[in-house]
Amino acid sequence: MRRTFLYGLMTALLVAGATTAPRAQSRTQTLVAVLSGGSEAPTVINTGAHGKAIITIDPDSGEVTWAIDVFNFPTGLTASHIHVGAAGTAGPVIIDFAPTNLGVSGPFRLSGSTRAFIARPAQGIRSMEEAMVAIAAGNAYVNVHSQTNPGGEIRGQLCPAKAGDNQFNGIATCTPIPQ
Ligand SMILES: [Cu+2]
Repeated sequence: MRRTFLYGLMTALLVAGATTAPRAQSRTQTLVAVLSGGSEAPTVINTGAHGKAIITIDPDSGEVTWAIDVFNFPTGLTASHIHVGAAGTAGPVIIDFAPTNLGVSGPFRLSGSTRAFIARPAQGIRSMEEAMVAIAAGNAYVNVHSQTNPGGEIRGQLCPAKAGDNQFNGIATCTPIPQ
């Protein structure tokens, strides 16, 4: 009787552990980018505009969220995205923020979330998970486009606070920005 009770108790504990353990750890990760014209590539943009982007990625839900504060934007907003690519290079769009406030200038905020990504097989991006692996490593950047500079007015490399913060493999290809 005692044996049966103990086995039953152990089984109950194991089941409880198995169902709660994966939920206990959120894989959500936050990345920050400081946006400036000087970070645009291949051509640097001389502008007083600047900004800060805070991006959250959640591999479990496949959701990317953003909050981007922009200041001194001289001409109308035309688009904003996450592009894949290292600092100093221009790469293709992988996440479209699809701003609804197109045409705004001055200070403004973009915010939203999406589960949509744009596949870029040539850059190794074939799934949202692979898009997030690139973002988590600092191999992606935020770009905000204007009427005057349709290729990008301000840009910033997304980077984890510390290299080890990359939940996928602990690598940061960028220079970490303290958060
Ligand atoms: Cu873009």
